[in-house]
Amino acid sequence: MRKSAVRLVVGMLLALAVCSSAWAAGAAVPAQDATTWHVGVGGESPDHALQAQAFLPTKITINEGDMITWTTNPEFVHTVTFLSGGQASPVVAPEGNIVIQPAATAFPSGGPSYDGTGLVNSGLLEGKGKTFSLTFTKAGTYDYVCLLHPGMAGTIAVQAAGSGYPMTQAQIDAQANVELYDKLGQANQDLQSAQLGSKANGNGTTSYTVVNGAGGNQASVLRFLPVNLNVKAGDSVTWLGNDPHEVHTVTFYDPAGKVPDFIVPQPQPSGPPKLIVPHAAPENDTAVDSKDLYNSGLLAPGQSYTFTFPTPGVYTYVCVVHAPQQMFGTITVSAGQPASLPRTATGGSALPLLPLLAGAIVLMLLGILIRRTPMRSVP
Ligand SMILES: [Cu+2]
Repeated sequence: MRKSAVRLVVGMLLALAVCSSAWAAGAAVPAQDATTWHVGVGGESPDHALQAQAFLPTKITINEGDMITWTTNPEFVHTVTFLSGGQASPVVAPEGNIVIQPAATAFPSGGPSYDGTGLVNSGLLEGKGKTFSLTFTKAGTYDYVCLLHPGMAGTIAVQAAGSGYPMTQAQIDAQANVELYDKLGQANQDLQSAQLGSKANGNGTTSYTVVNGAGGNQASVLRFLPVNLNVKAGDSVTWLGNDPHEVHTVTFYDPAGKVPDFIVPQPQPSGPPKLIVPHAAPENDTAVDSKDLYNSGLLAPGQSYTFTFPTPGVYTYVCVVHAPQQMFGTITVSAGQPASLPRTATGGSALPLLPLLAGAIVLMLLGILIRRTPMRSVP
């Protein structure tokens, strides 16, 4: 009994010492009351084509002193950024005669706590399972964004310390799942409804319009639609994207070589590397007739770019921004064969028209012989 009483007194003294030192350090909330909450960043289909451009769930309510840990779900790239009413950094910006990704976007700043003021940025969270944590020290409602994906935004409501929580983590996770499947369902609808445009020109050529990424409402389709297109020599193809969350490029290159880079880090004497964007501007001309690099440069939502194809061949292209998500396409240019001729399942040759024609002629001749009608010459 005496031993436990001694332990109790020692424990109380220790607790007092801890509390008073915490008080002296200015910590308003005892550490043992703080809770860590989990929020998802984005989500995708297994082939990376469909992306949820959202924080999941979009809004959560926590208390002063609590921490949030964000974890990325997709093999994609996002940021968690509190602007506190300030301006968002551009994703890419000119610097002299090159284009770079500014350090303010790419690298962490601010943190590890947030009181509703200043810039706090996770930097690029690239790939699945990357985390960023932030402790909220002041009650208020705070909006945050992904710097790379306009429209990808979330809200953290911070209550006074000790308030009751409206949701458990399990309920928050369930809400996140509902929102994720809603966004991916939206992206799938955008994928299914994408249509190739085509217009016959007076000179016998055709102008096609390929969907260069589709999306909206925090959902994106990272694909050229259709992925593979057959055209005739002389036809032109325009790439037009309408996804407010994304920029893309249309970049033709030799598939036997390397896929062109989006960002190339250039080491600096001190500090983080400079992030060069080598294919931000158009390169080469717009008539694709070899395996050289022909590049549209970065295309913002609503911007289009047109290439013509004077020479038969198979031309491979990529969006340099979304190569990791497999945003590739081909244009197959034939000499004279109609662009719409259906292909066999093996994909190699056209339908066997010659045997069909020969069979029809044999049947016609047989009919003539049987009926013994005189043959007439056909003009
Ligand atoms: Cu892209």
